[in-house]
Amino acid sequence: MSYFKDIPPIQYEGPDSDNEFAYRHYDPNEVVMGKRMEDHLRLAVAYWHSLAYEGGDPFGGRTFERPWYGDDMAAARVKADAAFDMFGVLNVPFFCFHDADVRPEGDSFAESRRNLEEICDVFADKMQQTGTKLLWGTANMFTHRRWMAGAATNPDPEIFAYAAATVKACMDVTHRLGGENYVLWGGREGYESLLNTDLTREAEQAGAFLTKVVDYKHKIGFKGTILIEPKPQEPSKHQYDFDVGTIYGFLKRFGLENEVKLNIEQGHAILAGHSFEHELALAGSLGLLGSIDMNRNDYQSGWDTDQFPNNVPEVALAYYEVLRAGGFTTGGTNFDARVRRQSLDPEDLVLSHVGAIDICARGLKAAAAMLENGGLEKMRAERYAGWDNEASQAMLKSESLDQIAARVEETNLNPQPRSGRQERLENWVSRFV
Ligand code: XLS
Ligand code: NI
Ligand code: NI
Repeated sequence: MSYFKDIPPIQYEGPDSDNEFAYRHYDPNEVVMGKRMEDHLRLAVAYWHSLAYEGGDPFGGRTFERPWYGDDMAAARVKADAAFDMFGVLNVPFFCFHDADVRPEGDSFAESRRNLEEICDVFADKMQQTGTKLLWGTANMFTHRRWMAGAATNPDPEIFAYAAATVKACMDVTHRLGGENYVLWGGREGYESLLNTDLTREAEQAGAFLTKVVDYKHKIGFKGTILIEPKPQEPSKHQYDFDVGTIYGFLKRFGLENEVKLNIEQGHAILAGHSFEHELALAGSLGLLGSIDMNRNDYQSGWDTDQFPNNVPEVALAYYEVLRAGGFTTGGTNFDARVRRQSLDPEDLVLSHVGAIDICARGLKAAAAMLENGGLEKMRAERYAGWDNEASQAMLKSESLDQIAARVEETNLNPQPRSGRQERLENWVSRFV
C-alpha cells in the first residue's frame, strides 16, 4: 500500500482555501507572461532529499522510518514506487536523481552499473504511465570513501577512470530516460589542505574530464544541456566550482563556454558571499543560465542546510533574473531541499513541497508583474542613457586613453553625480512582493 495513501492529490484551490492539502497560488494552467505556470517553473522533486535522506546530521543518524530503506534492489523498487506516488500527489512534472540515490552499490563497477540500469527500466515504465519527466540526472561522486580526495581532480588516476565510467553510465541512463539536462556538481572537486594539493594538475584534470563529458554528449546525441553547479565549500574546504564567475573563467580556459551552462543554487550562492539574484544575473549576462536548485539556508548557521524556500521577496528577485534572461529552456526549478530531521511524517514530506511550490508561484507572479510593468528596466535604462549615443560608444570602441584625456580638458568636462535611487527602487519592488 502506498506510503502516501492518506494524502489526497494536491490541487489548486485558490488563496482563500482553508485546506492544508491544496495549492493556494500554484495553478499549473494559469498563464503568466504568455506561458502556463507549469511551463515557466518546471518544478522537480529531488530524489536524494525526499527519498534517500534518512534524517541524519553530524551528531546523530537516522530519525526517519521509511519502508524503502535498505541496500538491495528490492528496497530500491519500493523506493521508486514511493517516489512516483509522491510526484503524483504533488502533480510535479519533473524529478532529478543521482545514481546512488536510486540503486544499491554493487560489489564491482559493472554490478553498480547494472543495478542503475535495472532501476532506470522501472523509471522508464513509470514515466511512461504517469507522464513524469526527468529534469536531470547526475552522479554521486562524493559519498563513497573512494571519492574522499575528489573524482576528476583526484591525485590517483584510477579514481579519475572510475569517475569517467561513472559519469558515462549516468549520462547513458539520463539520455535513455529523455533527461533534459545532465548536472555535474563537483562534490569533492576541491581540497581539504593546500599542503598536499597540486592546483595546476587538478585544474588540468578537471578541464580534460569536462571536455570528455561534452564529447560524449555529442557522440551519443544527447540533446540536453550539460550543467555545472557552483558551490564554494562544503564538503571540501575549498571547491573549484566556487561561483558563477569562477566557472566562467574555467570554461573559457578550456574552450567550453558554449557547451556548458550552470545550475545555480540559492544556498550555494549565499555560501559564496553572494545573493541568489547576483549569481542568476551574472549567469544571465554571460549567457550561462541553465537551471536552478531552489532552497534556502538557515540564516544563522552558515551551512548549506537545504531548507525549503519560504521568502517571497527573495524568490521573486530570483525569478525576475530568470525571466529577464528569457526564462528556462531545458532548465527548471529543482527543490534541492529536505525536511528537518524532526519532520517524520509522510505529510511533512508532501506539505514541505506544497508550501515551497506556492512560494515559487508567488515569486514568479511578482517577478512577471515587475517585468511587465517595466519600472525597474525603465529606471535602469535612464541611468545608463548617457551611453546611448555615438560619441559615448566611440569612446568605448575607438578613442585612446590620451584622446579621451585631451577631450576632457578641451571641453572643460565637469560631471555631476546623480542619485542611484536605491531606496526608491526598493520601495518600487515592495509594491509587487
Ligand atoms: C549539494 C548539491 C547537490 C547537487 C547535486 O550541495 O546541491 O545536491 O545539487 O549533486
Ligand atoms: Ni544542488
Ligand atoms: Ni546544495
